[in-house]
This record gives sequence, structure tokens and C-alpha cells, in this order.
Amino acid sequence: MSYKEAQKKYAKIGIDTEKVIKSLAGIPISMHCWQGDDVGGFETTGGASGGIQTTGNYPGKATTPEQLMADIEFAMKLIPGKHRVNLHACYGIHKDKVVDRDKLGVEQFKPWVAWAKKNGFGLDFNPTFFSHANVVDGLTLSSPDPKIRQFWIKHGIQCLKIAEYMAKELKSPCAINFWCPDGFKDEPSDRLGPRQRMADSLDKIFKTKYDKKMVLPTFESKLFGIGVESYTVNSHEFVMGYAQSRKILALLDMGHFHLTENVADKISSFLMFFGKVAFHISRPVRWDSDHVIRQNDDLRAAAQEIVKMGPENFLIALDYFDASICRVAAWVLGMRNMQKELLKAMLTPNAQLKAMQDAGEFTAQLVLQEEYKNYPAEAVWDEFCSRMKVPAGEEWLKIVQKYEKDVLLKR
Ligand code: RNT
Ligand code: ZN
Repeated sequence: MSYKEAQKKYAKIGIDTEKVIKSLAGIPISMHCWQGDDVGGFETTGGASGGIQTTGNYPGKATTPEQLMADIEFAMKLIPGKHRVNLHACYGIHKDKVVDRDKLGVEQFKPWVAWAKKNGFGLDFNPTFFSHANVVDGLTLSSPDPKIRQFWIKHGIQCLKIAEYMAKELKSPCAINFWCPDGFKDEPSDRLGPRQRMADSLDKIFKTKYDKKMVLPTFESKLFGIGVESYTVNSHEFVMGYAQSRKILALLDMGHFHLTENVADKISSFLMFFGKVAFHISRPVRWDSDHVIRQNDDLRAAAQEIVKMGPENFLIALDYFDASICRVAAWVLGMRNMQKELLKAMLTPNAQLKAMQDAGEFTAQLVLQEEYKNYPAEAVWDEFCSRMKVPAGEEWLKIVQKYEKDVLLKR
């Protein structure tokens, strides 16, 4: 179907595809740098550890800042619209000696900021509470050892400063996400103590002065992890309570709940009580496996909620890391899938369906929810891509494969 025909079809159900195309172009997604090198970073060559794990050994990963920057730039050229890049503290760029996490500063992020400026990317940031010798017995900010806590508190404070620097330099608010792996493999005897210490450490971090308009701290919960199956300090309830009482944002990661839990259902409640919702778009397969996101029901449901609640109220970031496939393709596919689901959600007559729900017309609601799934969203996607000057269909794969052959596999 041509765009013109699709436009007419959508107009009949009250949807202005021109408006939709414009709105979609205005939704920035924060692309996670860590898909590019399996959450490796530039401090060690040891790979990720301390509550985080990648699987796969696909060739061609970025091992230097230059390579990672080049790969991100390449991927972004195949993704319609202007987006953001999400950096982790372990991606600091060090001269001769690695500056330890408690002393990291803007110095290590100047090259990133210059690069982001040049490319017109916004930056988001994350302190790195893993892949470090000071993750002791699986604990960081909640460690019973005051020295360990102090080290990580300093890291958090330094990262707030770095985030503020990024935001000010790029004139764009920087979301800074706090995720700590803290937890226990087996039943702890004390569930309260670690949480009290966690809250106290976080309070010490957030006591630092930072520009509340430009730096947006978010706090990510997690149900379990490999090696922390029985208890995580930053459970969903803990994070909700902490974030709500300290007036920061809570972050939902789609891989951090029971597999049968409907993460999309949480969005409206978050929105009501936080005003804004931070999201890690991910795909768990049997566990928090961080697979590349697909256009599946979970992503569809999340995108539908994001669109209904107003995309401007969301900080959308991707979070997955598959080391078993081409990493550049993983980025491009995930970003485009997110955009495709947002587009499909925008092409759904949500007001009409809502009215049916309120009028108790459940038969019509069900039938139309299903019928609308087969409307010609693809024609609108193609038009969107062509206006944004990126390939619309699977031809982007060939372009990535060429880059792989010419660049990635030569590393
Ligand atoms: C881990 C969390 C966290 C990380 C990134 C690298 O389970 O999802 O968000 O994936 O910080
Ligand atoms: Zn996450």
C-alpha cells in the first residue's frame, strides 16, 4: 500500500499520519553504549563482572573509545531521527593511568562530550557499581564495611558532577541512572540492614548540590540476578519508596520482574505518582537475559502505554547486550523496533478505544484492538524513514554487513 492510501485509511479512523510522523521524529531514545562492547568499558580488559553478565563471543567488538564512537555513529545513521547516547562511568577515557571510580571527573568525559557535540547527540549517564574489586561479597552502597560504602558514595557524587557537566555542555538535561547489583545468593538473615545502609548511602550521594533541572537521577530496581537469586537490596518496593520519598525518579527495566508480570501495567501508576517515567527497554528470555528487543507483545504493550501517557513524560533508554551477534546490527534493530512500536501505538485510535471501555462496549473494543493491529503501519514507517533519509526496509542489513566486513572484522 502506498503512503497516500495508508494516510486515507488512517484518516477514516481519525488519525492524522502527518502529525504522527512529526511526533515520532521528536521522540529521542537513549541508545546504550554498552551493547557495543559487551559492557566492557575502558578500565580493564576483563569484561563485565559483579552482577552483570554477557554471553557470546561474536567477533568485531569495539575495544577503544575511537572504535566505540565510530560504531555508534555508524549505527545512528541507520536509525531515523535524533537520539541520545547512554554512557556508563566505566567508559571514561583515561590517559596513562586509570583514574579509580571514586576520583573520576569531567576530565575523563571531555572527549565524549566533544564527540556528542559534533554529532548532535544528547548524553545520559550511569555510575558503574560493578566490574570492580570494591564490589565485595556482592555489595557496594549497602556493604557493612564503611570503607567500601564510602568508596561507592564518592563514585556516586563524582558521577552527579559528570552528569551535570554533560547536561550543561550539551544544553540538554542528563538522566543519570543508579543501578547497584547488591544482593545475596541465599536467604539473608537480615533483609533490613542492607536496605537501611543503601538508603543512607544514597542520601549522602544526593546531598551533593546538583542542578535539579539539568540532572535527572533515576533509580533502577531489580528482582534477582545471577548470583543474587534470593534477595536484592534494591527491590521494586524499596526503589519505589526511596525514589518517591526523595523526589527522584524510579526506573523500570523490563527484564527485572517476574516473567509473567506485565511491566506495561506499571507505567500508569508510575506516571501518577512520579510525573515522569524512566524506562530500560529490554527483553528477558527465561531470566534477565538482556536479549535484543523484538516487536513482541511486551514491547507493543509498553509502547502503547508510553504513547497514551504522552512520550514527553518518559525517559526511554534501551538496555540489552547480546554478544552473540553483530553488535552494530543489535543497536540498529533494537532502536528501530522501539520506534516501530511507538509508531504503531501512535497509529492506534486510543481515544476511541478508551471511550468503548468506558461505555462497556467490550466486544467492539476487543475486535477493534485486533483489527487495528493489521492496519498499514508499514507504509507510514517507510514514509517516515524516507523523510529522515534512512533506509526503510531490510536493506540496512547489507549496509551493516559491509561495515562489518570492511571495519569490524579487521579489528
Ligand atoms: C542490570 C541493569 C542495568 C545495566 C546497565 C549496564 O541488570 O539492567 O541497567 O544493564 O546499567
Ligand atoms: Zn537496566
